[in-house]
Amino acid sequence: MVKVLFFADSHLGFDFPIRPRISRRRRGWDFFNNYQLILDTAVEEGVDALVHGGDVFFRSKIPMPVIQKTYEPLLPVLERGIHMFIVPGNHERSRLPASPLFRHKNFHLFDRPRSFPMEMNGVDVTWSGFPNIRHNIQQEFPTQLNQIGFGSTPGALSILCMHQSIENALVGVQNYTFRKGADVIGRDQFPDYLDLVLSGHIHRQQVLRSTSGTPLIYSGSIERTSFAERLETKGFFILTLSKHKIEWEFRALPARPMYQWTLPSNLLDRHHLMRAIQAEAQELPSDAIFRIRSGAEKQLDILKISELRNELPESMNVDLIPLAGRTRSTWSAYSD
Ligand SMILES: [Mn+2]
Repeated sequence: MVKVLFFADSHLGFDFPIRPRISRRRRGWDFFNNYQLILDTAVEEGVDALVHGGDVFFRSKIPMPVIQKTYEPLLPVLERGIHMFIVPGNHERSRLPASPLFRHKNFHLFDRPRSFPMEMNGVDVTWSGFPNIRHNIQQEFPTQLNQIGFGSTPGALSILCMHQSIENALVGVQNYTFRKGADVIGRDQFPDYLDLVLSGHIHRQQVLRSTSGTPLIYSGSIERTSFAERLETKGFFILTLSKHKIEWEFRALPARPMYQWTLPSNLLDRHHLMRAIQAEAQELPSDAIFRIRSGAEKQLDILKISELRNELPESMNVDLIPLAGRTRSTWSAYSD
């Protein structure tokens, strides 16, 4: 049996300014804390492999301290004999910043379509993957599979690691469903020689099936990156694999509660607005992420975000946003 920990979309560096202009609670640590919890779990449970499905970082230009904080805790994991596999995601523009870690014998990066065949506890496993492809994956997918070149070890367990959208994936509080399209892999596009597909990119954890029955697993993001994820449980998967049986179990991680609230549109003076906001905030957990939406355009001229932050608990993250319909939102925010 092979034991695997699978996680994805850690978005390290999210709200983690190196030289912040103002001092307020940042969300950056929420992500680093869950990242460390995952690495600790991998060691405590003695997994054989740790898979990151991509979007390790929040963006492609990453400050050195964030790179160091990300890579440093990996060395003790690799030294324990745990094999690590990483898929570069769209947020790092399909490429991770280089590190001496990359030369560690237990570190395996899908920096191009490739596979790493190995024997683990008596099981032959072909670990394969390719970096995120931003456009036309529907057309590109068969080419990627060809370039990987499966089949060198007959009878091996074939695992594909990637960072893409798949038909039928669900996102957002309204259950938006991905349909087949140029940037979405169809469920009928997965060849039946694949035993398991592990993917990042979709931030809601879920397990789909290919047309031929292969489990297609999204671990989801390790913390909420947007309000679209406010109802989702965050976490990772522990899998046990043999050639004849694949089992998985979702493990939840702590995630900050998110609340969105619209100001009553009849309140148009500072005093009453502040009183209403404070009354609302008192009902929330002290570490909430609290998004206040204006109910009337004028309210944004009256309220200052810096004043709001002063009046509400420091342990909260507070945001003030315009009237509904005045902000542009796209589905990309849900599968980011
Ligand atoms: Mn992502």
